[in-house]
Order: sequence, then C-alpha cells, then structure tokens
Amino acid sequence: MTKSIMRGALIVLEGCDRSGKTTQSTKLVEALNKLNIPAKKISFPDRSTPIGSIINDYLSRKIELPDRSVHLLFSANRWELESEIRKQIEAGVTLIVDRYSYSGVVFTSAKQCIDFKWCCGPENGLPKPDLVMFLKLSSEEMAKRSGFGDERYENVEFQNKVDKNYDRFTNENFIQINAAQDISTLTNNLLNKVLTTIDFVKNKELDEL
Ligand code: T5A
Ligand code: NA
Repeated sequence: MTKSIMRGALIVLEGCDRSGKTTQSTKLVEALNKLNIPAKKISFPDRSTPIGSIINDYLSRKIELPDRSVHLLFSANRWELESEIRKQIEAGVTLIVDRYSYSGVVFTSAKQCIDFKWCCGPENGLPKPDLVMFLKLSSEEMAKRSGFGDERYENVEFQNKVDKNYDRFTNENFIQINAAQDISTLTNNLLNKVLTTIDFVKNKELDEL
C-alpha cells in the first residue's frame, strides 16, 4: 500500500562551537518553507525541558555533575523528543536538527577516560538521521569568529579534541562541509544536499541508531 503522505527527512547539522550550525539551521528552514516544503528546526540540547534545564545549569557552571551522569542527561534530553521527532517526520515535516547524538559522543569522549563505545550506548534506538552535515572549521578560522563565551567546553584545546573525535564518524550519511564560506553560499550548498535527501528518502523507512 502506498502512503498518501511522503515522510519528511531527518537532517542534522554538527560541528565544533561557532561553526555556524544555528545560523545555517535557521536559514535552511526559512529556505525550505519558501519553497513550500514543510520544515522545522530542533536544537540539542533543548534547554526548555526539565532535563534541559539541568543541562543548562551544568553548561553555565551553576552546578557540577559527574561526566557519565551528564552524558546520560544529554542523551535523555534527545529521548524526551524522540516520539515528537517520529511524529513530525511521519507527518511529512523535514526536521533540521542543530546537534544530535554525534555531539553527545564527541564531547563526552573528549574528556579523559571515557570510552567512545560506552558513549554511543544510550543513543541506540533513536531515529537515525538521513543526512549529517558536519560543518568543518579550522582552528585559525574559528579564532576569527566572535570570542568564546563562559560556558563549559568553550576553549580551543577542548574544541580541538572534539574536532578530532568527529573524524571517527565515517559513513555515507555523514558528510564534511567547509564551514569557512560566506553565510549565503554555505546555505545554498547545504540546501542542495537537503533537497536531494528529501527526495531520496521520501519512500524509505526511517532507520534507528
Ligand atoms: N553538547 C551538546 C554536549 O556536550 N553533548 C550533547 O549531547 C550536545 C547536544 C552547547 C554545548 O553542549 C555540548 C556542545 C556545546 O559545547 P549549543 O547550545 O549548540 O551546545 O552551543 P554552541 O554549539 O556553542 O553554539 P554556538 O552558537 O557557539 O555555535 P554555532 O551554532 O555553530 O554557531 P552560530 O551559528 O551561532 O555562529 C557563531 C558565530 O559565527 C558567526 C555568527 O554570526 C556568530 O557570531 N557566523 C559566521 N561568520 C562568518 N562566516 C560564516 N559563514 C558564519 N556563520 C556564522
Ligand atoms: Na548553537
């Protein structure tokens, strides 16, 4: 039986801090909506939920938590939205997601003594993105962007470790994009890939991580 509504695509933007994920995810949703393609933006961490509020306190250094414990909270924050993500995709809405499980894994495993494989565990079973676009920015280019804030993880040494960890994801759904392009050129490049993906997955099942 053919479904009357084609499903939406699950698209993720990843990258180090200040690589332009928030800027591009907002622009992509605007561009898709202009083309009359239903699309919405989701961001992780989602600081508006009960778990997100603890994460926010942790990132802004109001509270301390053990590394593994906060890792599980970041993952739980994604599980809070899991059924909503599936619902939207099934209803034909394309979701542009600003950070996802990959951030969870690369940030925690950049801390000492936390095994990469352990970090992946809690993500098992979440909807698998149809496309992950990793916005790659060299540390020289990163330094040109507005200064780091006071949040946890916002320092060059840690970001370099995070950047290296992203290299461990190598599959056909995970592509690297040069983030050092002007904003609208980059949006156009990303939009082309998003449109191709929307068309490619419309009759395919959503996979699981
Ligand atoms: N984290 C997150 C975990 O540890 N585990 C997890 O599971 C998850 C989901 C908060 C932190 O949490 C960690 C990772 C983070 O350290 P966040 O709220 O997404 O995550 O915060 P940041 O990633 O720090 O968000 P940023 O706002 O810093 O980065 P963006 O979104 O990549 O960058 P953006 O778009 O805000 O742009 C940054 C600056 O650059 C300019 C913008 O105007 C802005 O000033 N800019 C450009 N300049 C020149 N050329 C371009 N093409 C530009 N694009 C943007
Ligand atoms: Na951001």
